[in-house]
Amino acid sequence: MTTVAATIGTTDTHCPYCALQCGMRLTGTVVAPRDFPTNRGGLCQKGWTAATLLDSPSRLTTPLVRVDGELRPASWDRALDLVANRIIDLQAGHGRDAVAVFGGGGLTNEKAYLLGKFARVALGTSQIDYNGRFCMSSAAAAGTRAFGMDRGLPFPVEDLRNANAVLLVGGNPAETMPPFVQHLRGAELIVVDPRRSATAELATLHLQPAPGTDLALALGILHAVVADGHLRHDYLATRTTGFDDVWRIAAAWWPERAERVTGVAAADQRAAAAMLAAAGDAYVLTARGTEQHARGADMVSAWINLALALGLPGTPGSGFGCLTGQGNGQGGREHGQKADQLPGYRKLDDPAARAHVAAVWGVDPDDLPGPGRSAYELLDSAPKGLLVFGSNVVVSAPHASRIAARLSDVDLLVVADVVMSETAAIADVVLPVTQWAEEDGTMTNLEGRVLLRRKAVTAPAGVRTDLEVLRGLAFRLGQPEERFPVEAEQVFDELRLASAGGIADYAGVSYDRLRAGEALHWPVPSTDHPGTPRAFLDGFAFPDGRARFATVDHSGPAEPPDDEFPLQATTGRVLQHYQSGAQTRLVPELMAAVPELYVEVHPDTAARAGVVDGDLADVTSRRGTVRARVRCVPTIRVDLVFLPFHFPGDARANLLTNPALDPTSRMPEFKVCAVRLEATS
Ligand SMILES: Nc1nc2c(c(=O)[nH]1)N[C@H]1C(S)=C(S)[C@@H](COP(=O)(O)OP(=O)(O)OC[C@H]3O[C@@H](n4cnc5c(=O)[nH]c(N)nc54)[C@H](O)[C@@H]3O)O[C@H]1N2
Ligand SMILES: Nc1nc2c(c(=O)[nH]1)N[C@H]1C(S)=C(S)[C@@H](COP(=O)(O)OP(=O)(O)OC[C@H]3O[C@@H](n4cnc5c(=O)[nH]c(N)nc54)[C@H](O)[C@@H]3O)O[C@H]1N2
Ligand code: SF4
Ligand SMILES: [Mo]
Repeated sequence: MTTVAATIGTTDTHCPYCALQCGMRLTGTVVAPRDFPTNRGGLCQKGWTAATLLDSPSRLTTPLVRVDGELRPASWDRALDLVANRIIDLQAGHGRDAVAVFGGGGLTNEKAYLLGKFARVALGTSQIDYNGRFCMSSAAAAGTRAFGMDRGLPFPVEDLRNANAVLLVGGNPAETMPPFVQHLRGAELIVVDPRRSATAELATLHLQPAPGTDLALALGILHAVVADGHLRHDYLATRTTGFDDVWRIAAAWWPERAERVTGVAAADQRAAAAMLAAAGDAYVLTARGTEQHARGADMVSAWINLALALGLPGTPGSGFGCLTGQGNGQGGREHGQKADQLPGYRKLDDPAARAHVAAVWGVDPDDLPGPGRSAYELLDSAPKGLLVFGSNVVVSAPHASRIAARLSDVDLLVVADVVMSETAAIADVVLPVTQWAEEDGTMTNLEGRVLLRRKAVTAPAGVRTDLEVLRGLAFRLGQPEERFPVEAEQVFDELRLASAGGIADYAGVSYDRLRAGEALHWPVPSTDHPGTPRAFLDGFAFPDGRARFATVDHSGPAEPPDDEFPLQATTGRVLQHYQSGAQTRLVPELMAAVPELYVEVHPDTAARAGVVDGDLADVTSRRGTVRARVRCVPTIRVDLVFLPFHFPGDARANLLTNPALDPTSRMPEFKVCAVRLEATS
């Protein structure tokens, strides 16, 4: 059935997809770009076509309940009664932790907050985590370790325009945030990527390390900074601690040694050090390429160490930052859908934090559960009941065949989604929800700025908001209805109280201030506070105000290549598709542009496998095989293949990936695993 999005008028809003949150103007389902600091009137192809899903025939418009193996339409009351009754039974039989919740970094702040509250209060479960664990957790862990606070970019995106040099590590914004690239145009760009990505094409200097060797490269460049006299002694003495321990390790990583491990010429390492040092105003930025590793937190720490040695973080005109990914990748990690976290970036194991949040929620702090499992571990534990809001884990989790098998052991799988994702398709109950333009809510973009997304069109009949779903379930689980408000502004006002005094303090952000167009970057501790566009200028978020160097050393990928699996595979993104592809595979223009899984291969590597450009080839790791269209790319390393992860079924790149987890962040090693390439038989 086709639904028609009824126009409310013309509304200024933001794109539903990535963390750049480009400004757009929506009139019905017609998108126009809008000038906003992050995009300055630009939009990528996903943004231009974002409204397609508002009236797509693929839209879910009625709850579905599995009967005799098939998903069948049901009334909301029947679906919610069934879910609540099954939860009550499962928890009575197996304890509160038998029911788990999985959230997403695309959810608004209000949804992420209420989802965390729902898990801790209505379900009383410790088992909640979210897809940001697969996305930002290594960057968050390293940022917290170094600066005492994790805000992706602790400065506005537009500051980059005045930089003289930018070192971009493991990010391909020319495809993942196209309008962002304009902010880099004034700088000499150094890109670290084992592929010659669209972004590397724009670079003055492209360093092409073997995947998973970034830490050795960072140590080699740090060594060059010191040996070639670029170390900022004054900054180290007044603004940091711990350099001596780091130097004990980096001293042994002279660039020639780093060259042997990474393949990056020692001269290029020295050139990178010299360019950054000579620039004066310079930035170091990381993204998933260097973060999604079994030692990803340490890799980010190594890049932070380099930035500190050059005196960049917390210095006007310079800085260090991590590019956030999902639309609300920043806010989504601050308000309590993470296993160890309470709103305001508070820690669940901190008694004062528990007391503060419990008071806002009107519950006893002793009744709040403790920290739970991380995303992969949670899915792999096959809880008795699992509620998924805003993630398509059957496609996006590592070792996807294993996760799909574990999910088939879940007695009650509930998925709230906009469309029939691959995860919804195996659920016992599917709940159709509203999306971005059909509801109010706030998002926090990559620079920590809180944005208001206003309702722009009327939702199709039959769908409910995530907030309404949570209230409906909470009420059936015995909670007072007023504890789970459905008006986004009311939820936000509660979030402000819960976050007050926390690291991510939203107390002074109000819908009125956002409606008036104020640019509010957190922390905003009071309504007369102007917000914090630039953090750390007066000191880092530790009692002594100093940043911490982290003593980290290189160890290499969890799964090195061998005779059986001689190549390495890395995975990532293509411009036209978003994440698991659940949304963008339904947009005809995007599907026409990139219709199927492909594998980027060096022509010599293809020749050795007996395939040529355009052939189908099998890529096999210890966990599975995918069949992909060969794209010969002469600029990729000969030891590497690249696959996008946006495709379903047998074309899931995650059939290959290794779920080795980072010891600190619990991030899986999405960016490197050992594979072989073969002609299809
Ligand atoms: N088109 C599009 N845009 C998106 C998204 C999307 O799905 N599609 N998703 C959004 C989200 S959630 C995120 S997290 C961001 C991600 O944004 P990015 O981090 O820019 O995207 P990726 O393609 O995952 O990885 C970036 C690069 O890392 C490189 N890489 C692989 N292995 C290594 C390594 O060992 N070291 C280094 N240094 N680099 C390596 C890859 O070759 C790739 O070019 O994009 C956001 N924007
Ligand atoms: N191999 C490999 N795997 C990866 C990565 C990689 O680089 N390589 N990257 C990882 C990263 S960085 C990320 S962020 C994850 C992302 O992977 P996923 O978590 O699967 O992300 P999406 O595909 O965006 O899934 C979001 C789902 O929520 C639905 N949705 C959208 N808006 C709403 C809403 O408001 N409410 C509800 N209830 N649902 C909504 C969408 O329709 C979609 O089905 O993938 C990770 N997996
Ligand atoms: S760059 Fe990101 S926010 Fe901007 S239009 Fe593209 S997907 Fe949307
Ligand atoms: Mo992400």
